[in-house]
Amino acid sequence: MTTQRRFYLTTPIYYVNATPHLGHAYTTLIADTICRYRRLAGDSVYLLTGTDEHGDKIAQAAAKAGVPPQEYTDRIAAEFRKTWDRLGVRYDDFIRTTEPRHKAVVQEILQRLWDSGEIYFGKYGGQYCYGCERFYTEKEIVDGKCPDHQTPLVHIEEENYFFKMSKYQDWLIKEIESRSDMIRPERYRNEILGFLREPLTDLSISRPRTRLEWGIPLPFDDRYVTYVWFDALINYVSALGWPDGSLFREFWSHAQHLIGKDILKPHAVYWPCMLRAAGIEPYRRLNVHGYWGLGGGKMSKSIGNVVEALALADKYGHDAFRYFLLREMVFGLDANFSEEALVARLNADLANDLGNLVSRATTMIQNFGGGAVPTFGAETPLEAELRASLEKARGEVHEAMQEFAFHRALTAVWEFIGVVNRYVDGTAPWTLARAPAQAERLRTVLYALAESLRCLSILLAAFLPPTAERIRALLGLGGEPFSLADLEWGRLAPGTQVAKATALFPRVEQGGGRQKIPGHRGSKKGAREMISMDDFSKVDLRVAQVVAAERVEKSKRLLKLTVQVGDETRTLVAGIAEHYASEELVGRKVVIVANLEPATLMGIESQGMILAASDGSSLALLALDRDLPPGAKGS
Ligand code: ME8
Repeated sequence: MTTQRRFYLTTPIYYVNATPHLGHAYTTLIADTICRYRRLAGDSVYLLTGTDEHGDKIAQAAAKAGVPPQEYTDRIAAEFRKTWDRLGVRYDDFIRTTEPRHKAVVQEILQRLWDSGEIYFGKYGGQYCYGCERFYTEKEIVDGKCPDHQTPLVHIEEENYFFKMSKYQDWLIKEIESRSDMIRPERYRNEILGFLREPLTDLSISRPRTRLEWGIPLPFDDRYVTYVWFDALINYVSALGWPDGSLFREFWSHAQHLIGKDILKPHAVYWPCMLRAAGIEPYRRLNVHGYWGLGGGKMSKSIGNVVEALALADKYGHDAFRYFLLREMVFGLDANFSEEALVARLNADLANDLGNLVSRATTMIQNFGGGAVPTFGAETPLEAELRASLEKARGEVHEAMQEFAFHRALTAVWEFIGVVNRYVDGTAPWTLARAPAQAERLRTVLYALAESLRCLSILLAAFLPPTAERIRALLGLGGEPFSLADLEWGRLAPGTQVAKATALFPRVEQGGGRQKIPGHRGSKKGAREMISMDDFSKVDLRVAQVVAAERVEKSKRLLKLTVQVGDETRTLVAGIAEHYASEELVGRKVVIVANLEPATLMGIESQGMILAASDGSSLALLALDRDLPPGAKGS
């Protein structure tokens, strides 16, 4: 008997009247993240996505494009698949509602409901919105218009088939009340319970073919096609091969749906009633997220910039894009998308905290440990703190992921990254490397750093898959299978060869350009981002004495400086040649950033940055107003 837990997750099936945009990408990327996490935890996972291809909206879009609906839907469905492949989404099935396997199940369910008296034929008149393809009740109408489209509603009267949804109202209320996690976060559960305080009406489930051809014909009356929502919701079981497919038997009782708040009602009201009427057990959970806005405005497919937002994934890298979406939105609440905010997170969290740590740690293992994971000696409280922090992050990530709280999971991982960064500063391996008596201590520290990176690669794997794989490759673990169970300290074998990292996430200047060279940062316009004391304390400022200076060949701006920092000698490349002659610098004491990731300029590695101030035209080096020895620490 296997004890493996099962997890069946669905995304909405997206309308093919437009190409994929940021909102679609968000839902699909978080679905991918949670599924990757559950797979790492050892669960048996099935992720379904797909496209919703019938109805008026699609028929109209096809007509506008001047192609038959099937050809049109083939084209856009392929576009969706391509986008998910490009973004690295690992789905198990992609269902299209125009596929025979889906149509057959819709018709089978309709026939069963008709046979058992769950559907009746009736007349209905009311205010109809063609955009939404639904009738609106008096209460919902705003100024005589559709609340969603703000277009005038049309009074239509027609004979249609109705599903007896109202009879399930009491059952549904009890179901939601007795299962506190059936709809979450809580606010959406409350919203639906509030809605159910009013009497539920029956649901019109057909559209006359005289008005709409593009749909699944009712099996008991081919003058009608199926209402698009009744057709679409069924994808969640048709994809599993209801009624007797093995996937259905294996996964349905573990079903969780993931949707945006815009489609709460069909999922929280229509769908459970439909399932109940068809004799299928209700889904386990409905997970509802908020809406992305762009610069405060509501996003809609008609606005071109939602598509541009997706283009930023290519501009800044798929992992940076994914990180931003996961980190920025509190699951369940709305959030705002902007390129500036994405770049700020990329620079602060990815380039600075994570990227720097990986490059510092691997560089030190190269420089001070000969490029291999060393054996380690006795531990001190500093290593114990690292382990405790890892345990804490692991526990918090696990808890957060039960609630789809991606932002909390990532905050926990970044707390661990902060602890490891402080460990580097606290243990100062560069100092240990100069004291032969500290050789064993140095080995222990370097081991702890390599092991921290290995654990980070596991913690990050569901969130930033390619980045996690790159870190693993640096540690010689590329391609090796792993799971959350490997998050146990001490599993990295001494002797493993470690490669030196190139920047995982190059910094980006706001506005899109790459980082400027050290010593020559132009003055930036506008307000700067605030940083915390914690951020500032990561900057290692030191007094350094210039012992030699020369112009860099073929460069007008660059000087190569040799400086003494404590008993260490370093090379710096600074863009100050237009302001200082090399001779006047020798002997001077300056202030440098000593822990800046090395950068190569005109073929010379610069191992720090000299501090200067500039008003845009003249430039002055920062100096001490009282004498201190080289190596003194700035604060
Ligand atoms: O509603 N912010 O399809 P759809 C966050 N076919 N998520 C967003 C978003 C935004 N601004 N805009 C869209 C349909 N989404 C139906 C679904 S399911 C049986 C049928 C995401 O193409 C979010 O997941 O309009 C939302 O629920 C979904 O796209 C709507 O996609």
